Amino acid sequence: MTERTLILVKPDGVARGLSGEVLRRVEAKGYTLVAVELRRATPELLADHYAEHVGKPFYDPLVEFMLSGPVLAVVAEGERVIEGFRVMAGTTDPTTAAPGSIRGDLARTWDLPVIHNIVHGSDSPESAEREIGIWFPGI
Ligand code: IDP
Ligand code: MG
Repeated sequence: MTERTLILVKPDGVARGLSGEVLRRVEAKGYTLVAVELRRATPELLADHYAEHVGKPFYDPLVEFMLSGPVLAVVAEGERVIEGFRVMAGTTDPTTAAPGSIRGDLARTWDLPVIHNIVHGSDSPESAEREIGIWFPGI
């Protein structure tokens, strides 16, 4: 089934010049780019986006990290793209993310208060719809 997902290149990825690398992988896989925009998050937007994590010990450092620079917000479309991009991203912790995945190939975690893992990807159809509505309300 064709579906859409929300991808973010987080501030670490943008700062390291990896926005193009993430888009390259998404396009090379065969997904279609529907929207791509360099944005600054706000605390309010992040409280919506990360609603499930509000109150967790890493929430405040996560928000601080996500506000530390621009993010590239992307909507991508394709067959099972939600699941497909999660696999391309790799598991949350880059140390154990599979080689070949974005996080496994490009991210690292040591000495950081929150996991700097380059990308976000929606984890379910419900999350994708909610997150696309937050970042691209017009779409
Ligand atoms: P996901 O991005 O792989 O879906 P989530 O559990 O939704 O992972 O967590 C959101 C983000 O919060 C992660 O991508 C990572 O940046 C950060 N994070 C998650 N768990 C931890 C933790 O235990 N310590 C520090 N940062 C974390
Ligand atoms: Mg998540």
